[in-house]
Amino acid sequence: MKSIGRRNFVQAFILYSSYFYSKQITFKKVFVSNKIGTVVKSTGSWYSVRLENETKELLDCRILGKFRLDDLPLTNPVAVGDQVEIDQTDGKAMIKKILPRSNYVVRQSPRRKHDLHLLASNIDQAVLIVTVDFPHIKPGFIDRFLLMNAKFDIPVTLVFNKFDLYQSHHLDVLEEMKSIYTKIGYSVLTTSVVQKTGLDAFKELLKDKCSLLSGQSGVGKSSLVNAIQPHLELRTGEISDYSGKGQHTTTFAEMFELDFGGRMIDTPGIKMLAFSDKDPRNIAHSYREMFAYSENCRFGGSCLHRSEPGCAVKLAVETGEISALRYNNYLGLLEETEDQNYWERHKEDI
Ligand SMILES: Nc1nc2c(ncn2[C@@H]2O[C@H](COP(=O)(O)OP(=O)(O)O)[C@@H](O)[C@H]2O)c(=O)[nH]1
Ligand SMILES: [Mg+2]
Ligand SMILES: [Zn+2]
Repeated sequence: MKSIGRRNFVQAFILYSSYFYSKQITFKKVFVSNKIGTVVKSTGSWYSVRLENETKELLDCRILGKFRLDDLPLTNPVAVGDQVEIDQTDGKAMIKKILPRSNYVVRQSPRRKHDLHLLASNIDQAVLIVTVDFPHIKPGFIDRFLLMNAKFDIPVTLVFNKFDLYQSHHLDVLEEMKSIYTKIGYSVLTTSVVQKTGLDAFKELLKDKCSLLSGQSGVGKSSLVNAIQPHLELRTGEISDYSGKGQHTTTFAEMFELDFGGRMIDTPGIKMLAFSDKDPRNIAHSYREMFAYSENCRFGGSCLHRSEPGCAVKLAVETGEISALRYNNYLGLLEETEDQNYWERHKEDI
């Protein structure tokens, strides 16, 4: 009896303490979650953070301390999409911690060539708005965008807008693009804001996801978004960028909630994407179809598919299995990166 009594006591104690412990955990969770938010906008030194509690309060925050990311030379340490921990004392809100990112997208800083700009983080997909000719797609632009999203294998959809303006030769280009990109696992949509076609599919694409939305200025990004989500205050005034005059009017991304479900990170009109952070092998591995073939290259993963003997990629380009357009863009990008590295290596000599 005695020992049973003791056992009961021990069991009761364990039960009680685990109950107390669970309460404590719940208390801790509530306490912490009050101070966790999502960065929805950044203007350089200030960050707008939306708290993830019932209040959905928007706080203007500054950064406390230094943040680093894989030792990358970042111009902005905190990205739109980041989940952050906020410390609110003396009426001031400070970002004191960035929670682990599921992914992020970086590009070379448009202002400082050797620095990187964090465009967004924790996204479900990236959407690139283009048009065949209104304005014309710069050669290699799509592939650079795909490359930017390759590190974390972020799904990408290409949206060809202004379909109403396409004549037969534009339609030929569109068909070719469609076949190239769908073959290697990317999605393609066509839309026209004027004729209201493809808009439901575009809306469906964004629904319940966090999407990074990009495009060169003038492709109709704002028009498209306004067509499916009226009253969203997307900034305008990026047209000066398009004509090539003046400075960027906006260089920072911003996250918007969509009424029909989902969030969208709008990026300023992207002129060109360069990659000072990548080395040639890195680029080779980021072209997914080339990477797939490279296991049959004589030099395997170290083959750059240029003039190496026994290159399976070159062979696949010759037989048309790999798109010559993609391959040529790849060669151009490789050369560009090597040129950058050349300057990098000779910085002290100059
Ligand atoms: N014909 C045609 N024009 C469009 C379409 N979508 C947008 N536009 C026009 O393209 C121009 C640029 O659009 P805007 O939404 O400001 O482009 P953004 O710079 O990408 O945001 C505007 O004059 C729009 O009216 C479309 O589907 N068809
Ligand atoms: Mg716009
Ligand atoms: Zn090869």
